[in-house]
Amino acid sequence: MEKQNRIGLALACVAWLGAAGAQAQTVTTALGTDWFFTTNGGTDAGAFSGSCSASAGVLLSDANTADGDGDMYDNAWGIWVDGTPLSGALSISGSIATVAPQTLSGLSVSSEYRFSDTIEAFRLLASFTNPTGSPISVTVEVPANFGSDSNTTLVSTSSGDATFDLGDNWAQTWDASSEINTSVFYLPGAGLTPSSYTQTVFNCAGTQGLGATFALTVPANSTRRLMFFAGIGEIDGSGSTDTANATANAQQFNSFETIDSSLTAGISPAEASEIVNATATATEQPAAPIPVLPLPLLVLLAGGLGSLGLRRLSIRR
Ligand SMILES: [Ca+2]
Ligand SMILES: [Ca+2]
Ligand SMILES: [Ca+2]
Repeated sequence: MEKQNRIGLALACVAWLGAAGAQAQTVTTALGTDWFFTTNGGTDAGAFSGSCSASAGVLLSDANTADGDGDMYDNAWGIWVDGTPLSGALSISGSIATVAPQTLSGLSVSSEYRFSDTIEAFRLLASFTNPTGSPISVTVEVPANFGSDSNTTLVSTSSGDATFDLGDNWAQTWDASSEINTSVFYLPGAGLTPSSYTQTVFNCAGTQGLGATFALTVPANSTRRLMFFAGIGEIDGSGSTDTANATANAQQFNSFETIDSSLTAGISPAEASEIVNATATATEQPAAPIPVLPLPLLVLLAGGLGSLGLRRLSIRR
């Protein structure tokens, strides 16, 4: 009987590993950080209740730092809309992973994870498009279950203390020896900040983690976006146990301008204006159309350039 149970369990494990292996996709950065995705990151209840159940849901299953500190997550950084996790098709190209649009609560929801090749962190940009003529309001929940499990301890928060509340836009945790996680839920000055935080998420080797809830309204025929950042280890890739260094490196998340450019790259003017939980500025300009200048201005410009050339020539002489 016992032997049969063991064989059954072994077969179940093989089946589970087979399924997980078939679905898993990994981004390994130039720095050597591994970011593992799963398309079965859902739970049997919600974002902050029940257990990870291998139901549909695209998110990070785990991550390893470049120096080999593993088990940073036990399913993290998925996007739940009105209780349903985003589970559009996952595709990975280089250091960018995208989750294809899926209709949730009437919104076309998609996401993009941009992993840095120079620091151990990523940006998650979730997009919510309302194709209808009326505004749509939804509850967005973003949970991260940490591999630090029952040893999870708050190291620091953006306010400078070790108490995480709605005034903090980021928090840093660890397992008291390694597995440092930095979680950024908004940037100061944002129009929309979380309505609540939780340090209890779905159970996946414990319920320890961090999560944020947003009350998001997308106007008619419009797009709104939520932007998140997360780091592992000491963020700068130098190690995975020095919390003072990790906290020093997390200070970049106090404003958009100070965040490493590898994480703020590729934001178009339209995207920047649609991000609601941060005051982001565009870092990517659309292909500029050839300017059509009025003729008098062209003549003036040509004249100005001409005299400039003459002056240069005369200086050279
Ligand atoms: Ca793990
Ligand atoms: Ca855990
Ligand atoms: Ca605080």
